[in-house]
Amino acid sequence: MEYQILHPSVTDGVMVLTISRPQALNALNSLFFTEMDHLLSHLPQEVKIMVITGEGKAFVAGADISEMVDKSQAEGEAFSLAGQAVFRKIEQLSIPVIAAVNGYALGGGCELAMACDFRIASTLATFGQPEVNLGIIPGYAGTQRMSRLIGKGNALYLMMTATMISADEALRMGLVQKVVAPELLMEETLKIAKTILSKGPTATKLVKEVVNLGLAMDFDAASKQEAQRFGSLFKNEGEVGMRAFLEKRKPTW
Ligand code: CO8
Repeated sequence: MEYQILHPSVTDGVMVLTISRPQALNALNSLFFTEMDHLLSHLPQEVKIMVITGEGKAFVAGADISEMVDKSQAEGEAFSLAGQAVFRKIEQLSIPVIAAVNGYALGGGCELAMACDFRIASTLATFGQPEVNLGIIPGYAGTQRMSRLIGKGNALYLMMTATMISADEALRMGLVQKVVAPELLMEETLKIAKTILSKGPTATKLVKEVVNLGLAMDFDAASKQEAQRFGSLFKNEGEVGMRAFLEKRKPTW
């Protein structure tokens, strides 16, 4: 498939996926979801980690309002469910996915960033869930991800007041993990990607899997899932890593 909005580029196992519709501040339209769904289902084997960013002054300024305005109730619900399914695919990818947030991450854009494993932000980034300004609510599971990520009080504060916050404020709330100068955003994000790629590949995969799985389970059942995966690494990648430590050398995975 020829992509119009998505610009993927792969170097040394890292795919940098740029969302490129800058004339609409990268607002998410139906074509974006068609392309994203296709890309997620056809990721080349060589891709070991993904970085999602936006072209221009926005990461993503939300769902495309012009596509939503005329929808019926049933269409609105279907639109929400379809978008949720694509974001869930991102969240459940077996490879790590990092959001490199270069600018506005509003509404569906903040929800997209939250569907990634974690977020690195430029000092120019702005975050918010301004849906109530439009008389709607987040629809890509932002109500659920945000309250789990930053707690109910912070999430309801942002979603009820539509306040837009700076990258530093987002860092304080735990919505982003690191804030860097705009010109260093990609360099720093790629450095983090390389760090992850240097670790036990099955271990990094399992840690993502069990954190996501566990968030939807009760504590004891989730801890059992952790123990099962912990055990699966013995006489396996875990032995390679632990033996290398004891022999004071770097592991070869
Ligand atoms: N949808 C469609 N077009 C947009 C959007 C958007 N979300 N955001 C910006 N644009 C367009 C503008 O209309 C404008 O187009 P044009 O040049 O043709 O007039 C162009 O992008 C540039 O935007 P501005 O001129 O407004 O740029 P400014 O720098 O003045 O302002 C802002 C930047 C503050 C980001 C401003 O554009 C803005 O407030 N945008 C809307 C932000 C917003 O409300 N986002 C939430 C949208 S709702 C949502 O995301 C719900 C998600 C759940 C959906 C579930 C499925 C149903």
